[in-house]
Amino acid sequence: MLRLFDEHLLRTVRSLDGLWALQRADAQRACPALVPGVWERIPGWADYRGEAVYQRQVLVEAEGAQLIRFGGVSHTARVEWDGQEIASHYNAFTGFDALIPWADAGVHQLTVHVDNSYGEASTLHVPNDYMTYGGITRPVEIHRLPDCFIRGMAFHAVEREAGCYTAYIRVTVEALKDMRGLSLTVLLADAMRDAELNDLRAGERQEVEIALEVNGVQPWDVLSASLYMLRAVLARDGVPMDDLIDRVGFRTVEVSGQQILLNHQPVKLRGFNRHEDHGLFGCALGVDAMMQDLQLILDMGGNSVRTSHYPNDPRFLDLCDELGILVWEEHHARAIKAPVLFSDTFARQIAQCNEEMIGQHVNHPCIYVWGVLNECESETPEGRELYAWNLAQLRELDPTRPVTFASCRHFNDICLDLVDIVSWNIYPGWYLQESPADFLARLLQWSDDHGGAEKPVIISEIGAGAIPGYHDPFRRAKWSEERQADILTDQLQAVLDNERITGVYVWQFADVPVDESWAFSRPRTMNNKGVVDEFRRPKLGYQAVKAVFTAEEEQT
Ligand code: ADA
Repeated sequence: MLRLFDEHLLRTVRSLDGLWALQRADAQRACPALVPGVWERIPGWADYRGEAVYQRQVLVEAEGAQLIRFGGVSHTARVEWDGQEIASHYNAFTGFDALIPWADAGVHQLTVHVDNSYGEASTLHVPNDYMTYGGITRPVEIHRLPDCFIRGMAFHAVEREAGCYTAYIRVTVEALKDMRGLSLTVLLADAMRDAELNDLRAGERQEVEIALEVNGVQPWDVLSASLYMLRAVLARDGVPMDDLIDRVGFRTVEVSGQQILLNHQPVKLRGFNRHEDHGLFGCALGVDAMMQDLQLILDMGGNSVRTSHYPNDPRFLDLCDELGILVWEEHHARAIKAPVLFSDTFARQIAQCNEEMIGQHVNHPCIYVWGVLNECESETPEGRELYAWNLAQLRELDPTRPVTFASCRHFNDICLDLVDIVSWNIYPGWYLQESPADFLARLLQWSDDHGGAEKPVIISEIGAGAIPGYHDPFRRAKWSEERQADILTDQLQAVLDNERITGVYVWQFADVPVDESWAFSRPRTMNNKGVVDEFRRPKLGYQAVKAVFTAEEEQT
């Protein structure tokens, strides 16, 4: 299922996960493939880039409207129901829905044309320093829809006094037939509120804003999470016909001078950059694998994850909500270069990614900041325009969270004034032969002088590479586990000792495969800067990070 809890008690929801038939454009026959999954794990498919077709039968028990919900398809999807196109979508890392206004009871054919090729039509998925896969990579569900249904629900809460909040809930209702006598009830903690809805014509939507006073709740806090069920129930003539449930938390996030305040207390982030990637599953990690990652992160003394470099599976965010792990979530753009960066296609695809990321994830209390455009051209006037409108779009979609971007334009970035939090990717001791403490002193001074002075600073990436199992205890050569551990200790110590810095994200949690064009700077054709390898076997760097992070944790 798409989430880790029931989103509906009234609506019938069935999982479409399991075995589908999968056929490549160049093959005679289909083979069985697991959904969710990546096709690169099927023998003979490891480097397949192109189109392939997933098919399965779907048994509809009760005739009427159906909604098929896809958690993520990599990269491009075209969905057909009994041979008729019902939806299309680009970008693996956000979900989408396909509405079927009417289906007879009986067996139907569901077909998904999936394409993982690169090219002009794909500006977010490009050959990169990580791998993008092919397949239906996140769960799929089919919902039996009533004649009028709840499309979505956005929540935010404003604190009145300790434990007392005003919750604002925006519910979107959509009619499939002409409707009258509609009403909505919203329930949250021990509060409840009703609202009347307008009469709706078939195909019309209505957004209802409901404010609720909620008292006596526990705050959601870092490593100490309290979550509450939020439920909206839609009724016609007093008879409930649909519902939607989410799990929310009460917390405040503010940027105050050079600090980030969570529930009015300064936070210090001990974080990890994490790609959704695993040696066994590619980007289609199951919940058990996600949970193992978070357990390792907690064991190392971590309290935060950056979803480098795209929106994550909502189930991963659900786990972070539960565990009290703070999340920097960012849209899907890593080091995209001109002319693609300034193309109309990129503008359209990234704007859609912004909208879907926030639309789908806004209710997760774990997310404390939104990020854009990792290491894009923030040193040029044209780049500045791009940063400006992306950050503005995020702020418009969600005025409640700060925004940032991770920059590597040391000493020439011209966009620091645009963000709430200044974030730097730095690799002293690895790419750069200067001591971390000296480099930080120079960079922070420059950053304060160029728009960053009254803002918090995060070190959004820092790290070094090690080929797993390569040991060199005496020479401590680059790529040895010993050298990675030395560098990480030195870097993290310098960062955490620096009062000006609010947090740090180790690059990276686990080794990941990269596009072959990177092979000559990436032994094994992997980005080897993980503190665990792709199968989560710890390197020496694991203990090094754990020592520094846990010492820091004990001090706070
Ligand atoms: C960059 C980038 C990462 C990764 C890293 C590295 O800063 O944001 O995606 O490529 O460098 O390993 O060099």
